[in-house]
Amino acid sequence: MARLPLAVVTGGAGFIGSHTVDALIAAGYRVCVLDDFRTGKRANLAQHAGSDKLEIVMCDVSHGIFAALAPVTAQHGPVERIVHLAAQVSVVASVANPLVDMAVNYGGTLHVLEYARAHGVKKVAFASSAAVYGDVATLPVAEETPTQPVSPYGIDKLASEYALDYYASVHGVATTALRFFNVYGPRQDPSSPYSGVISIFADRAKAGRPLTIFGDGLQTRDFVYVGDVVRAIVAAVSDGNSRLVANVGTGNEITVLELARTVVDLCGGKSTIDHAPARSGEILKSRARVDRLRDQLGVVAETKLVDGLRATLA
Ligand code: UD2
Repeated sequence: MARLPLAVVTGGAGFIGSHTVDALIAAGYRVCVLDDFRTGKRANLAQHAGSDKLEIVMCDVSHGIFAALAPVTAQHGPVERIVHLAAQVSVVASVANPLVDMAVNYGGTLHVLEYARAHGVKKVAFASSAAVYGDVATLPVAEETPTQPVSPYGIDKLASEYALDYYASVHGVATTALRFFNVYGPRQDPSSPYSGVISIFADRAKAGRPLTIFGDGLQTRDFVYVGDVVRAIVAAVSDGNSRLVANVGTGNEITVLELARTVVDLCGGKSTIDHAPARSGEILKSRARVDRLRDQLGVVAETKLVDGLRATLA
């Protein structure tokens, strides 16, 4: 059998990472997951148990990835592509501990880029965030909008984007940064207070427990289904673009109140909805401009919220 191209997914045992692994294996790659299992779970990859197309290596990317990948490349050949998703994912945690956020979210990216430069990796796709924009005056927010992050998390994601651009222009490493909006879907872990709101609402509504809305619930978000996000990731890591930055959202927004009502309805209407004080420092409205996603990556996030919610609740 011909040797399969090798793709590395950092954070591959996480929510978005494990769906990315599924898609890359289906697309004909051998996949090596690097994950430190702090928030990632082996159970997210259980569907590949016994498969010779998946290698899982315990690795904290903020300590470098050369040693972790050496035995894998000795056996399977060079790394062709890298999807870099490993991150400290909580904005609130980044405010509490900015140095950890910098080491993991910016330092981790530098380690990945150093590897890509040293080993001639053909493409690096990176999980950036809508957090790079901060509060914006005009929606939908386009990629040209001046960035003004308001958290260490947003700063480190933006710094990572600059690093991608530097490695592309100076060292010839082809890169794409994807600015994720609010990603949701199966395998998103509801267990932290800062977990994605849909995972929390789904978890509670299924159990008939109350849903808590922070503030009046009139804040909006652009919720994008993980299946659509993964199509963008696979396109970004496979295509010939370099130095591309693209939003990954739907172009639609919904209020958190409307979201809560929809989730409660889908679960049979047993949960009540209550309110708690708004989170400080939170943005009010969010909606992505998605022309670049469509024109440069050929992806339209077409999963309707209600369909994505049904898949999540199942
Ligand atoms: C998202 C990302 C974050 C960063 C940020 C950039 C997630 C999980 N987080 O933060 O990583 O990229 O966007 O702007 O995607 N809410 C409730 N009740 C709850 C939980 C949340 O009302 O039990 C509200 C929350 O106050 C917010 C909205 O739901 O208005 C979405 O909250 P989130 O934590 O899912 O995501 P967000 O937009 O704060």
